[in-house]
Order: sequence, then C-alpha cells, then structure tokens
Amino acid sequence: MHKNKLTIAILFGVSSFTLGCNNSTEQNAATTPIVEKAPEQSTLKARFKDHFKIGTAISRDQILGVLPDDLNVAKAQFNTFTPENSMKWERIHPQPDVYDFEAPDALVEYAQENNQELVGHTLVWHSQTPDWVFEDEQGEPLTREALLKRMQDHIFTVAGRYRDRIFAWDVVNEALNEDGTLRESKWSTIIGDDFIEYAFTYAKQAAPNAKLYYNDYNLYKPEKRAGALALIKNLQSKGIQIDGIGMQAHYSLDNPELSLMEDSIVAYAATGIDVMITELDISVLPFPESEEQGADISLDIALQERFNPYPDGLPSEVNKQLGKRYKEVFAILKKHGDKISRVTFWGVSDARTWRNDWPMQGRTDYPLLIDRELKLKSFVNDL
Ligand code: 9MR
Repeated sequence: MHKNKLTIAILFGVSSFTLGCNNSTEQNAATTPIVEKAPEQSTLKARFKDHFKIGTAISRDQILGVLPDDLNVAKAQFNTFTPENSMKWERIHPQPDVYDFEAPDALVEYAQENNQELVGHTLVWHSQTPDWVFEDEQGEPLTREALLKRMQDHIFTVAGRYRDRIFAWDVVNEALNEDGTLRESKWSTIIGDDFIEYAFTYAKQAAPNAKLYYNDYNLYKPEKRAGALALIKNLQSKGIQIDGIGMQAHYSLDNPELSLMEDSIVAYAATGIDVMITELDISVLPFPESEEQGADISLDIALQERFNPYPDGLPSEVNKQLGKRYKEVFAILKKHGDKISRVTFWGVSDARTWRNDWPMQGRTDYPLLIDRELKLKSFVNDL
C-alpha cells in the first residue's frame, strides 16, 4: 500500500472543511472525521515515491531559461527529466562535423544540481535523423561498415560526453512496426536487422554505467508486444546488455484497452528487465477514425474545427472523464509498482504538449496532470 495514503490529517467538526459535502447528512454529522490530504502529498514525485520515479520531458526553451516558471514547476513536481528534442540526432549532431551541445549540456548540469535523474533520448531512431547520416560525400548510400562507423562515432561522442552524468539512455527508439516486425528504415536496410545489437553494444562501451533501454509506442498491442519481447530476448541471448523497456503511452480517453497495457507490463517484466512508462499523456480530443493512434509523427492532417472541440476550456464533464481514465491507468501502474521503475509524462503542462499539434496542428488539448496555469489538476488527489 502507498505509505502516503496513511499520512492524513484528521480534523474534527471544523465546518469550513466540509466545503464540497453537499449531502446534508454529512454536513450535520459534526463528529464525522473530515480527511484532508497532508501537504507532502502535494507534489507528484512525493505522491508516487513508494511506487516509481515520476518524470517529465523538458524542452530546449525550458532548459535554456526562456520558460523559467515551467522549469521551476518541473523541478518541484518531478524527479527525472528526459530531453524532449535536444538530444535527437538532428538537433545534437545536425551536420557531419557539427555538434550542438548547448541545451544538452545545460540540461545535464541542471539535472545534476537539482537532483533529477536524467534519461538521454535518443541515440538511434529512424526519425529526426538527417539524410547525410546515411550518405557519403557524393550523396550515395553508405556501406554497412561505414554506417556502423558513423553510428559508433555518434554514440561515443554523445553518450561518451555524459558518461557518468546521464543515468540511462533510450538507445534505440521505435524500431518496430505495429505488427511486431522490424520497421524498414535506413538503419535496417543499410546495416541489417542487427543494427539494434550494434547500437546497444556501442552504448555500453561509451557509457558503461548507464542503463540502456529500448523505447517505443503502442507497446500494449499484443502483436507489437511479441516483437518487443523477441527484440529483448535476442539481445539477452547474445549477452548484449538491455536494462529496460520504455512504453511511451500516448493514450486517449478510449484507447487503448487498459488490460492490454497491463498484460504488456507483466510480459516485459517477465524477461527480467525494468519496465517504464516513458511518454505518458492522455488526449481528450477526437482522433480521426481513419488513422492509427500512437505516435507516428509523419502524420499531419489539416486542422478541422470538429476535431478541436474545446479551444476555450475543457468542460468539467470531460475533465472528469480524464480524471477517471488517469485513475484507471495509475491503479494498474501502482499495482505493478514492483515492476515499474519510472513513469514519465511527455511534457510539463497542457500549454506546451506535442498533442496540441498532433495529428493536427493548432488544437487545444488537455492531456497532462498540470494545466495551462501550471497548477496540478484537482483529480490528481484521487490517483
Ligand atoms: O514531443 C516531440 C515533438 O516536440 C517533436 O516535434 C517530435 C519530433 O522530434 O517528437 C516528439 O517526441 C516524440 C518522441 O521523441 C518519441 N516518441 C513520440 C514523441 C511524440 O511524437
């Protein structure tokens, strides 16, 4: 049981604390104890401290001081950070001889000074990786050996730079198709399916003390789960270190069926590695039926008003549904707290979440636990 749940203040007969009890029987029962949540439960990291670490993605603007209020809230509420974009290949290594460490260095320093465990995101991904990575100076595709060398140089430079200062790395991101087969990408076609083995091997060499993770979306799906399990077991059978799997968890009010999420948590944990929820958010907006939910960022549908129903505020009925959904998700996560080491939200507040712009740009979504005024939503008390 959550120890914090026991930390309660019991107040007797103080009428101001009966606010919200509209039932007259309750109001008249002067001797009924009114239970108030203790202050130490008021941050997310304190609320879940007996279950798992609680994290957020941090943007370049947040870390470089453009959004100081966001950063202060993030520092107060969370105990682990993931860079939302600034360590992706196209950002940290935009050209062959150009690395941009400004935001990553600032993040690493801030995390160290403020006791935030840092998860690097991400070393090898089919997306957000410039074309030059896969080509020679003439623009011709690299050979397997040349691309492996390029991957190794990148991992050694980036993961090596923060060797003992980054707790863990999302080594490979989104290498699977929805049916569990390996995604066709420039990594897989030029190197071969074993590019994943090389990525983990290089990461281990570059940062021997870091935890090494595989990260993907829709990992609740049974077919994709089978693919992820095969990927984990393949690495394990070859003696290649993999410490954890990140289930991104970009969900909505009605997707996915949560029993599938639970089955996946149990199945991944059975391989002996950590399970993490790495990019949690729950969209309240309608999703175009013709499209696959998940996080395929190549999806970009023209904005239509009917898909943006709450531009001026979330009706309390929908907020209630969101609270209920979060409660169901967290009930499962807490039940499996022995298997789950971290739950990270993909963004600090509703004001700046990628969900406002995916799969359509310019919508107003409410997917996180912190609202646009940087306040915790009231339903957090029920999680
Ligand atoms: O939130 C990120 C958004 O700002 C970027 O434009 C996008 C492309 O780099 O990536 C988003 O983060 C993705 C993450 O890195 C991997 N899983 C899916 C996330 C949402 O698209």
